[in-house]
Amino acid sequence: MTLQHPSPLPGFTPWPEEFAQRYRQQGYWTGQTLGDMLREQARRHPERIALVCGQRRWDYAEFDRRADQLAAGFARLGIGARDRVVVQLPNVAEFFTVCFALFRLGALPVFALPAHRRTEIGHFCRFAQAKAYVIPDRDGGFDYRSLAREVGPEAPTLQHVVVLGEAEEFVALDSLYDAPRELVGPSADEVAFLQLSGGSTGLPKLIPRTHDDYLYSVRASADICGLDQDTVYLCALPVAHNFPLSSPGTLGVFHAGGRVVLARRPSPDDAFPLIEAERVTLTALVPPLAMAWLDAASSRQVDLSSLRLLQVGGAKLGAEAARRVQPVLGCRLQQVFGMAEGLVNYTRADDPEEIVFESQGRPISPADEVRVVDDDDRDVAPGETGHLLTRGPYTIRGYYLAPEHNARAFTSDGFYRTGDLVRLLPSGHLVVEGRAKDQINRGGDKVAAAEVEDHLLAHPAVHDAAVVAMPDAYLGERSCAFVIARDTPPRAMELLRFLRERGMAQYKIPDRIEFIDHFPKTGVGKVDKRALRERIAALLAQQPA
Ligand code: OOB
Repeated sequence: MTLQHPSPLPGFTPWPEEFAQRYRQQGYWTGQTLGDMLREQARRHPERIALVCGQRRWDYAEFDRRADQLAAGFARLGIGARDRVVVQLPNVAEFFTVCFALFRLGALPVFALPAHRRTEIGHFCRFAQAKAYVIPDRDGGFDYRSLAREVGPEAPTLQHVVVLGEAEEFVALDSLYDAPRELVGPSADEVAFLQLSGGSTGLPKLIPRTHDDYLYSVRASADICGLDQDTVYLCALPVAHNFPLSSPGTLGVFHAGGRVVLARRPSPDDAFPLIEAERVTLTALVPPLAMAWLDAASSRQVDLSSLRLLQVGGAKLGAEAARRVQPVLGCRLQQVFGMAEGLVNYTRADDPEEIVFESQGRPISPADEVRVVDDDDRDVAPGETGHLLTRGPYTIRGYYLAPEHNARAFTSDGFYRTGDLVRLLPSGHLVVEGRAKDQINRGGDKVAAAEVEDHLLAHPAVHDAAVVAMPDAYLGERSCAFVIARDTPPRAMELLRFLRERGMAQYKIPDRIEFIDHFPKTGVGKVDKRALRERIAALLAQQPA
């Protein structure tokens, strides 16, 4: 395919030419786009079922045709190559038709999560200069049209709000199924979409992923996980997240010609009947859900015998829970340690049990470069814990439009600083030992401490705030905000209401607020968050559960 845009997208950091050449020569980057991948599958087996969503079952031909029709409809709205479109859809089939329509136009979905609210969506729309915003009418008791009404006036570039369902004053998604048009697609080295970073700074960063790099990770993941046409994948996690999207996730299943079953909610009540009815073979969960499934399965009469592999990732799975998977659910466990920025690690089918229970896997690719370093970027001794740095054929070289942040988040030779503390086993597997980034991993949902602190500081009675992780038996971690009040401390309830009214995702609202007179400081005078974490952990340990 000819190069449509010889210059890279402004704000995107391409791989240096010598790396790009090598990744092509070694066959990692094949020049196929995501849109072409679906087209190829639809040609090969048009009649196979690709998607099951409630009562609807779309075969590959219908999926492909609907993507073409929507591409034509979006084009009619004036959406074209390189336009950004914030997509905030729950686990519905239309998520995929919208995304593939945009891929085929060379437009870039920005993958928002259903939990995001005014501050996040407003930020994505403004920062990415989005032309359109795609939402459901309502989901989970929330009206996304009211969110669009709040965000619209604050997002000058936004021209269209597209609604799945009752559109009211907006554009109905159903009105966009036009007759397919001839389109000149993007080239595979172009940015395909913007994924969200878990973040450690004030505002979430956007991650530009190209067709070439993403599809490589998808193909290799599908291969490692043994996907084929008989794979039936239950998508229980939020569909736009990188784990269920690409590790190998829904895209891996489409690449293999298998079937994706969408669960609206990941609870056993929603998921188990689907596993039974659709004979699901594979699914992916975060640790708290895996534990909820283990508890539910041991106390219920349910036939999960079709399940062959359960993937768990997004946060660290305890070895004890890991050991229960096979006996209770009757399927193999795979640990997955990945990040939207790129690098994904898997335990393999032929790994010894102890490795599967105790490690978070090893990288996908022989071309993944992994370093474990000390605070001064020097390699630690083999087997010691240190900071994980990585670069490779599907790990970004920079966040979107973030030159200053990129200078800190990447080494001068292009390694991404993951912020994770790991230990490398002689087998090449990684054990995640902790985190150096200022983030709370709330059972897989990432909360950037600085983002929540900024919101707290906006309250007139708050002098200073520090948000840290506190241990939690179910989620692994929850968030605790230490607050120094100006004079009379506000009530904790009042602060929480204030945060909610600022319109942030519920999972970012602190689970606990502790008022404090002053912060402990480190030698160089920074807030000593480790001391704060220890303080709240000690407090919790004293309290009865
Ligand atoms: C996945 O992606 P993100 O971008 O939401 O979060 C990445 C971060 C990692 O840097 C690490 O801190 C943490 O999540 N993490 C884990 C983990 N998997 C992710 N920490 C410990 N153990 C694990 N197994 O979370 C993600 C992306 C693709 C596949 C799987 C997970």
